Amino acid sequence: MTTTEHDLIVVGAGFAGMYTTIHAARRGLDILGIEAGDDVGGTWYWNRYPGARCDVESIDYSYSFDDELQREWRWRERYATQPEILEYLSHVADRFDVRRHYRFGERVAGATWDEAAHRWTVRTQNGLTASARWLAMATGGLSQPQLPDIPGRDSFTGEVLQTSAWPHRQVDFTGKRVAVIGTGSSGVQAIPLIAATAAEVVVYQRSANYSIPAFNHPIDDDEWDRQQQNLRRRRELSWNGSAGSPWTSHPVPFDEATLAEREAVFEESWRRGGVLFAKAFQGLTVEPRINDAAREFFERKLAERVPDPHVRAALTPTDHPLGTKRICTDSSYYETFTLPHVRLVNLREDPLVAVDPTGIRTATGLREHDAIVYATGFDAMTGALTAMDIRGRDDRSLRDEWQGFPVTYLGIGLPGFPNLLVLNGPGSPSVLSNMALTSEQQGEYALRLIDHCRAEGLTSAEARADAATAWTEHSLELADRTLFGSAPSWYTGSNIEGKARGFLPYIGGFRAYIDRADQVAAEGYRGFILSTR
Ligand code: NA7
Repeated sequence: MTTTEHDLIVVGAGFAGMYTTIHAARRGLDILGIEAGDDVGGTWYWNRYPGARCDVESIDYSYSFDDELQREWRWRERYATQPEILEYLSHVADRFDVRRHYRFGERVAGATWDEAAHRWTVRTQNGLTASARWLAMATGGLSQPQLPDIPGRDSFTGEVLQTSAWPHRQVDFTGKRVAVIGTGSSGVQAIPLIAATAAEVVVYQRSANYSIPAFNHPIDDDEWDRQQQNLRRRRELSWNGSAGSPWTSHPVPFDEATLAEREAVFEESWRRGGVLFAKAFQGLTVEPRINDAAREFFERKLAERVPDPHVRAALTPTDHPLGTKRICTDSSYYETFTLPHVRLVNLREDPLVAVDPTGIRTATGLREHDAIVYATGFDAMTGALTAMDIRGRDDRSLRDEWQGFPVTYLGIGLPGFPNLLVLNGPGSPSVLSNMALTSEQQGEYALRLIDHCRAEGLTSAEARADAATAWTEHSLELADRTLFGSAPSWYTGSNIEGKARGFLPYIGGFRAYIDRADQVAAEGYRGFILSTR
């Protein structure tokens, strides 16, 4: 098979890949996009489970780069569903003619740096090979699903489903006895909808999570008009905020607020919905006393939602401070456990032993099921890249290097891997921020680096090892000052056996990150080795 030659290969057609492709094409670069799915969408292409929804408001979780696009796309709900987001991304793809650049249904197997040519050669599992000077990895932070290695897992004879690889058809649970393993955001979103039609739902919970109601609603015309009038300001706040959204913490510090004020602030933040609750007071995920007050508030709310003290106790998180694992954003999750056909198995008390041909065996016995839904998460932030065989200078293997903690410069550059630009990589704000905007920022940053090199006649840009080490240490130090490190979560890699532990995203805030990254660029890409072949 012949190897095609390009300026830039973009892997992935989610928010970041599409942004990069659109803007690379505008610059006149010859681009090849490679995408494992059969169409655009990234996360939203794969995660088609019932109830799948973004936990960032739709008005914010959309591209900001084109005013007309912002005006013409009318979001239907405060928090968009997966089909609506996929429809949006498909619309963007049509509007900017994105698909013509992509080869779909092609999963990258590996990529090799050619030091003599200063080019990458990329191979897909189907045997497609292509070469380019630049390689942008827009492969997503939550795109490498993890299916736990439970004894007997593959012996089950009923239907097996995975939230992150959901079939492209309506799955009918009517009259079925369904097991759900996993109670992160995916499980929490899917369980109420599965319970709406299933005859029986058994939820196998290893760790209870904090889940806060979304207070989702359809956006009526009045609200839409208000949002549109306010959009410029809203975007400004988002681009200058810590998490790519317009919301900020209460201006009065927790310690200066009276008990009544604290209660009112928690209530208001609660009503704002979902993950935004963690923003109630500045320092909520830093200071144990603020976190405890938020937790107590949460527990009182939980008591209203789940009257049965035994079930409630099992649903109460005990192993992490509030907000240090991603808060789930739900619609009627806890209320689902008040239904007579829904049961919770607390795996901490009744451990999972094996999957049998007919069901799931725990220490107390076998429960029979017609279907098992795995909502068991991802090898987050690094998994998509370590799944590929990426070979940098001197045959350095990215997979081997990331056996240890991933050392990156700004999340984008990797020492030893020239011209490999990781978008939303470990060491960038990524999942802690609104990924629609981080994707724009990351894509633009990568393209400006390419512009710079082209303008200067340079053919290679590689992060310096000392710059990457300093950045990664800085990122880890910031995380150490918070409560995040004490939580076993995918943010720290602790959900994957054998994965190096450490806080993966950059927690210093979206704006602070942009300022640091822009400063690097303004100083001629300080920390990158720029060279000519
Ligand atoms: P998460 O948040 O990683 O949740 C995965 C869930 O699966 C979590 O409850 C895990 O329990 C559970 N799990 C994983 N392995 C097992 C085994 N072996 N046995 C029992 N339970 C298990 O993934 P999601 O897809 O829900 O959400 C990911 C992100 O997507 C989310 O944060 C949003 O940002 C969007 P554990 O907590 O590890 O004890």
